[in-house]
Amino acid sequence: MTTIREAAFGLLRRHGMTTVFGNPGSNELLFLKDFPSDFRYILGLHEGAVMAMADGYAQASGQAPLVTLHSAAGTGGSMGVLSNTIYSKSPVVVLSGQQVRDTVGQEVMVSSPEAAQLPRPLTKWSTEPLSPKDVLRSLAQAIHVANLAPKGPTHVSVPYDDWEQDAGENATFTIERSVCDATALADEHLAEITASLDAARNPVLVFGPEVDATHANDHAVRLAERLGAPVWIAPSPARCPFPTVHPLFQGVLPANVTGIRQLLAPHDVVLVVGAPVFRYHHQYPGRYLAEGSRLLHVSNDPSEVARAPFGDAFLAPVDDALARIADTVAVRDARPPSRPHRAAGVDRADRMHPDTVFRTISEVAPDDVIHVVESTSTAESFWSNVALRHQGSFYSAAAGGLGFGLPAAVGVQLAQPRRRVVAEIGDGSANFGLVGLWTAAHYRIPVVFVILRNETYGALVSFSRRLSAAGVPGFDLPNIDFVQLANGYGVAAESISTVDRLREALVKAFAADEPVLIEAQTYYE
Ligand code: TZD
Ligand code: CA
Repeated sequence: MTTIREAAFGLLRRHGMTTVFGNPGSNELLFLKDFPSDFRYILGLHEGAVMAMADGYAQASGQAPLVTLHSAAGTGGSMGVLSNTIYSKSPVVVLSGQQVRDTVGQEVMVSSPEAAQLPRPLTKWSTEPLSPKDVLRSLAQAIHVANLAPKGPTHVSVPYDDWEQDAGENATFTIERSVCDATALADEHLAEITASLDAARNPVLVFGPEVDATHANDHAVRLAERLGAPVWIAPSPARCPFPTVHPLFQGVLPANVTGIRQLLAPHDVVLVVGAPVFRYHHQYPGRYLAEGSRLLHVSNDPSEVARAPFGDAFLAPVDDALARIADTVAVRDARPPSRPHRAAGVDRADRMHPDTVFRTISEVAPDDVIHVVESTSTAESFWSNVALRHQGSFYSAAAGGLGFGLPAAVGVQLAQPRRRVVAEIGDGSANFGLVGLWTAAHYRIPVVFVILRNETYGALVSFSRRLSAAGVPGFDLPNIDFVQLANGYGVAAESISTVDRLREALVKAFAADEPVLIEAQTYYE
């Protein structure tokens, strides 16, 4: 007899899902027992960190990992980070352990009476099979749904007494079958987009995270060069779709209506690829686009195209669409626009400006370094100082939910062992995912963690000024010693307040084959 548990591991193996992130509880033991030797289990000490590691791994590898979590308390603990995972469209399959099937109705300890409901708004699909006979098929469905465009997290809750039961004679059908995505931009829509671009007086391009997720970065460059058009990254980026060192690169669009309208106003045709239109954050209401501008939108996400408040949308896979648009548009002769100059911040005697930290990291790090960033008030400083050249060089919380960055860097490094990962994390953000340090130390995952210690929730200070909200309590973060905290989790660390010492520490950190933490003393402007 093949048990449902054995069949489930067969299914995971068939889909290459041999990396499992988790935190175990009593309901999960019969799934995890006799853990197969061709699988690896990465332990995280809190479910938020587990989910962030899995999310980072999914994004940087393109492969869906399995996440196993304890029932309501464990799954619930992952949900802050999961609010990012649904927007980063990371294919992650979450398996939560349920109490014995016959006892859930009594609400015995560690049962989860509404297990499928719990993470539903933050997943593409969530289920608890009605019978043990449907567990394997449900898990297969969760894997397929996670991997179909637009990708995203799925969730299955399984009562633990199901695992030992007979998988039945049809299990191999479920394990063996394949599902593929086979849609493409129609030729007439391709013609409409290229005709618009060719007729444009002054086109502009806006690229989003899906360009990077589908490895279409080179197509984005080719399209920009053929058009000679300036390129913006869509607001609040979770990934970097375009090389920031390219002469056509202009920067990241601001996350508000007025700022975007003003910057795009000179352009009669705006082509947005692989991003929502738009993910605003700050309220500066007004007309979406200037008179005379037309916006075209290519996305592989039905919800994204349907909910956009303006623009003509085309639902299509981003990599293929971008490649074909780039191949088809007429080459034009245009002069590269100049990028606005921004003066560098000045260090104080005892503290560095964030510009210094990012510039120094960019100077010292290997050319193909991967940045995982969660430092909210310093976004502009980051984009002005850091050179990003390659696909998969930047990851950040897709919904702004803190607790992603530090552990996500661990997952990204696991997925990309041949590249180095640097995590630039604010001193506020760091506390939401700090336990990720233990996993980095325990498995010797050599992330370079840089904590920007400005002793405040800086972004909230500027936000409250913008909203004229004086007297808000709870922004100050004095007396957090990240060197001691890192040491406590087994990570070597030092505190740095000058650029020369920062450079030395970074050189050493990138030469090490284990994680290192640098507490950078910065100030909030
Ligand atoms: N809790 C969670 C899980 N996510 C959030 N986004 C917030 C709270 C609210 N929040 C922000 O949106 S930014 C921020 C908070 C608390 C401050 C982050 O501080 P930091 O970075 O030290 O990491 P800066 O550069 O000092 O802003
Ligand atoms: Ca801070």
